[in-house]
Amino acid sequence: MSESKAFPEGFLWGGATAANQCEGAWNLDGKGPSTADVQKFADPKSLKELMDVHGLCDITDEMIDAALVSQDDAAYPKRLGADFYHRYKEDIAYYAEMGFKVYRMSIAWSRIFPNGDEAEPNEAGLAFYDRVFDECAKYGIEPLVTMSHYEPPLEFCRKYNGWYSRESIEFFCRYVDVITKRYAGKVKYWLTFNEVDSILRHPFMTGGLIESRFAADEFEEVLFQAMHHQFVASALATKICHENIPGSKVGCMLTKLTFYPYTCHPADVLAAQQRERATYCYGDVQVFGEYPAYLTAMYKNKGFDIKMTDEDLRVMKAYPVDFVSFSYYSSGCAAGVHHEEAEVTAGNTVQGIKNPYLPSSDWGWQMDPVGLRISLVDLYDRYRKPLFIVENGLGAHDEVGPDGTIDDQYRIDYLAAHLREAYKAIHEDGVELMGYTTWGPIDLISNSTIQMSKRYGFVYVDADDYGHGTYDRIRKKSFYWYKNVIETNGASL
Ligand code: BGP
Repeated sequence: MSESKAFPEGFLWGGATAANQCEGAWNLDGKGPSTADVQKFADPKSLKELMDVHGLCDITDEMIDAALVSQDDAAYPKRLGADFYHRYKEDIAYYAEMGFKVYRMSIAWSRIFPNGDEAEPNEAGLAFYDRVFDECAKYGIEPLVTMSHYEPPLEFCRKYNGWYSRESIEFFCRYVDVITKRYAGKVKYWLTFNEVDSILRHPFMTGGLIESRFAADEFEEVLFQAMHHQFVASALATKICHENIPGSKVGCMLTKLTFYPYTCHPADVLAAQQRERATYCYGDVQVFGEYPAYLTAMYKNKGFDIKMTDEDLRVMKAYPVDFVSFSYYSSGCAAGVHHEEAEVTAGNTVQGIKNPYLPSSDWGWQMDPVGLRISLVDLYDRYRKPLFIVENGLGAHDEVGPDGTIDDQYRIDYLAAHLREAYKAIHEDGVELMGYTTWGPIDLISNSTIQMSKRYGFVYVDADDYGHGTYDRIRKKSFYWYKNVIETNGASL
C-alpha cells in the first residue's frame, strides 16, 4: 500500500482487554468474587469437554463452594490474570509506545459493587479505574470501556439467579449510573455487554445462571428471559450514559463469525443464513430497538413465554446504540443436509463445519481475512451505523528465543491480512469503520481455555498456565510492526 492508501483520519487504532482476563487481584481492595474467579484451569481436548471442565455450562453450587474456599489461586488463572492491577502503568506505557489512540478495557462490576446489590459502591474499586484512565490520558489514549465483560458478581448470581431475575436490570443500571457519573470527564466511548449473545453459550460466565438450579427442559427459555433482561439493561445503560456524559457514544458488541453454506445445496444456504441470523438478532434488537420477526417466531414456535412489559419494549425502542462493535476471529460453514466428509471446526466457542479452503490456528480456529470484509459489508448494509472491530487476533504458542526475542511473524501475517481486508471494506465498499483494537495487546488469560499459553499479545508476559513466572513483559516482533502500522495510519500494510 502506498502513502495515499492510509486509513481514514482519526482512525482509532489500539488493543482490547477485559478485566477478568488481565487484572488479577481478584480479592483485593474490596473486590467481590465474580463468575470468572471460579473458572478452573484444565487441559481439555474437545469443546464439549472444555465447556464442562471450566464450568462454563455445567457449574453447580457445590463447585462454586469448593472454588471459593480454595486458596490455590493458580488453579483459577483468571484470579491472577496478567497482573495488570499492579502493572497498569507499565502496560499502558507499552500501549503508548506503540502509539495507541484507543485502549479498550472493561470495568469489573464486582470491583465497584462486590456483590452486585449494594446501595453504595466500593470507593477503592472506583479509585483504581480513575488511576487507569488518568494514565491513559497522560498519553492521549482514549479509553473504550466495556461495562460488562464476562464477570457478573458471584453473589448476584447465587442470590438472585443472575440475569434471570428482573432485579438484575436495576442492579446493573445502578452500577452504570455510578461509573458513568464518576468517569464522565474521562471516558467518551462505551460498550454495554461484551458479545451479548454469549449468554446462550456461557450461561454461567456471562449470565450468572447456575444450570443445575433449573429444570432441563426449561433452561432454554430461562436463557432467553435472561437475554431479554440484558437487552432492557443495555437500552437503559445507553440512556444513562447519554444523560450522564453528553456527547458520549455507546455501542453494542457482537460475536461475529462469517458463515458460508458448505455447498450450494439450498438447505446449506438456508443453514448458513440461519447461523448468521443467530448473530444479527442481537444487533437487530440493540440497533433497531425491537425484536426481529424471526426471533419472535422462534419464541412462539418453542412455546416460550418471555416476560416483557410494555415499558421494556418502549425503552428498547427509545434508546438504541450509537455504533456497532464486534469481535472477529474466524469463519465457519453451515450445512442443512448431511455431508459424509464434513468435519467440525472450533472457533470462539462457536462451532461450524471446516472450510477446505482455509488454514486453521493452533486451536483449530479457521483464519479467514476475506470473511472479515464480508462481515463488515453485511453489518454496514444492515445497520448503517459506524462499525468498530473491537477484537481480532491470533492465539498462538509463542516461544522466547535463546537471545530473549520473540519472533511472532505468524501474528503479523494474520493481522496484516485482516487489516488489508478492512481497508478494502472502507475504500471499496464504503463501510464506515471507526477503529480497530486487536485482542490482548499484552498476553492475558484465554477465555475459552483459561490458559496463559494461548497468547495474543504484542507484549509477552513471562507466566505459565499455572501462574509460575516473573510476569515480566517482553516486546515481541509484532510490537514493532504494529507501532509502524499506527505511525503510518495503516499505509505501511
Ligand atoms: C472473545 C472474548 C474475549 C477473548 C477472545 C479470544 O470471545 O470476548 O474475552 O477471550 O474471544 O478468545 P480466547 O481467549 O478463548 O482465545
